[in-house]
Amino acid sequence: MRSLLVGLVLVLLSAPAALAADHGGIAVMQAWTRASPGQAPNGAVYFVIRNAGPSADVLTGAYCEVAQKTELHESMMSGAMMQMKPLAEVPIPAGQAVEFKPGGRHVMLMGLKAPLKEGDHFPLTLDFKSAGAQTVEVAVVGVAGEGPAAMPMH
Ligand SMILES: [Cu+2]
Repeated sequence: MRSLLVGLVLVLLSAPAALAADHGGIAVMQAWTRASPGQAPNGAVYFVIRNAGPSADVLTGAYCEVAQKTELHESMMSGAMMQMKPLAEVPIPAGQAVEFKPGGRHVMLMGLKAPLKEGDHFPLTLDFKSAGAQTVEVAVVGVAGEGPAAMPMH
């Protein structure tokens, strides 16, 4: 019994180090998207990436099975026009949170295989240089939804 306890304590003590090594302190939170208006061919996913680790990481890509193609994008105003450009990678500095939100950075779902429906959710995988692949569930809010605040947390 005693050795079992000692073993358990050792496992608990080594867990944080293992986590830091495997995931680099990267956490992806509050992933959401809007329901598709009609037959819209594309969608955009938003989330927050928190880097609680001691070293910077880099988001290098994304994969999502609901779309033909998944790209990292940034929206910006060009005169009166909102334009989007692809991002090859997004730096995630140590100890900081990077927000992907409407009007800014987002993951573009290009060529949706089916319209996104409010209340649904689907997995999104983000690839990080150090933390590797991280998969999160994306919640689909209403067509005019402004974020995950209205969603029940679980
Ligand atoms: Cu886009």
